[in-house]
Amino acid sequence: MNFNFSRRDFPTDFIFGAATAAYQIEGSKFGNCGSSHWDTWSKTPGNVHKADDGSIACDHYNKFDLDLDLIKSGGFDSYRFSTSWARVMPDGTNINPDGLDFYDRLVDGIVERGLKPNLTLYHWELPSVMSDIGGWSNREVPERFADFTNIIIERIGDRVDYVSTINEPWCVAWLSYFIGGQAPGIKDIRAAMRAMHHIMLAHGKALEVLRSHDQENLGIVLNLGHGEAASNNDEDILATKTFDAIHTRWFMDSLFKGYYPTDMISKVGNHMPENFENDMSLISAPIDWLGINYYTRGLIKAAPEEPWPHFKGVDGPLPKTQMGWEIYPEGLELLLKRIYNDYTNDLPIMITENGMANEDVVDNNECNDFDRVRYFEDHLQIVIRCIAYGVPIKGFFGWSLLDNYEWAYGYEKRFGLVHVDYETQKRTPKASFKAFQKAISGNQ
Ligand code: IFM
Repeated sequence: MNFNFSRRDFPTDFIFGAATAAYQIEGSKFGNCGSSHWDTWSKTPGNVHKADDGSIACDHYNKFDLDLDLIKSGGFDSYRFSTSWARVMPDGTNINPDGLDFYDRLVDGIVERGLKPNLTLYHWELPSVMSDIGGWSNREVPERFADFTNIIIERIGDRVDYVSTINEPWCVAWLSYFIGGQAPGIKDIRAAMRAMHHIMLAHGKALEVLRSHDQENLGIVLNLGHGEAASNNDEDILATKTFDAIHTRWFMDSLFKGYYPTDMISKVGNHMPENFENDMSLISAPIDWLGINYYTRGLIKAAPEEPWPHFKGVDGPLPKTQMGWEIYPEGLELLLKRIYNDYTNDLPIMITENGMANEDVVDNNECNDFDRVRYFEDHLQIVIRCIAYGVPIKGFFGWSLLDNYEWAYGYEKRFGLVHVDYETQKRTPKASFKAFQKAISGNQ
């Protein structure tokens, strides 16, 4: 099954890539990696499907050459990967030489294959020692993250083309400290508001370090929420505005306008760290590109009976992925045009993640994930449309290269372009991988 588009439908310098993240694929038991809050949170009953953890994952630590060969054979231009803080600084202070060596070898391998390394500094594996002092609710953690940034960039900065500081700050702060759906699983508004600020401060501090090394092409990766009201009632419309403040404006206003949304500060600003205003110029320092991760929309209903933020997400009517997420490519178009018009203008944008989980099975060495081919087709057609509209979209990264550890969902949800048999670690490229191979090599 082929895509209806090919590389020719995109600007000549458009980057096609595949994305992963350290904890989800590497195997945290290899290479003297330190403990992260995922290693402990996953072992607390009820947090993670089957109490799965990332100790072995896809054994990418040992099999990275094989995986880089796959990316190359898919015809991709770039590989988006992340560095694990717990692997490089297991005790939060001292360097694990094996950890740094691994990223050195990995980046060499990417470059040797003619691929562009796109590095994400933080994709969620907070060292347990940082969690011990309160994690992202403690202002010291952004300071220590700046040290980590310095160590990474001194070692591999000379070979990476793009760097983003933080992956999905909403997940790092709100999902993890308010909703409690990810490590460390805290549900506390005060901790959450502090984490919401400190994760943006970590971005600002890391950016400062990166600039001091004259590192180029610096950005951040956001999973902005495209919210729609579940009905035309005023209450649901107002609730959707609050959803938007938490999911989108918190990040876009702070990065591009230097303030946090007043409809949020007026409600819960009393939980913010003292003098947070003094950090806003650091947080809003210019970036060179913005990464957007898009999967679905949020359908929002007012919940006046509950404490602020007085809303809940409801089940929508559209076809859903294995995650239960509605398939809604139109949301990507609405989101991209909005941020282009309201915030970013000519700032380059990359779609740093997009994809779907599916109950994929391998039969006779084939994995026919045709629903995923259709999903990518529909989202990439939107990208083509948005580029024609004028949005400067410079790249698209499929999530994910491999089936991998889907956090609280363990290994049950499969997002890969390549199927992974976790018993044997055999990789089997799926139909979606082959569709990319044809479309981007121009062989169709
Ligand atoms: O697997 C995650 C990834 O780590 C961050 N973005 C969303 C993906 C799918 O849930």
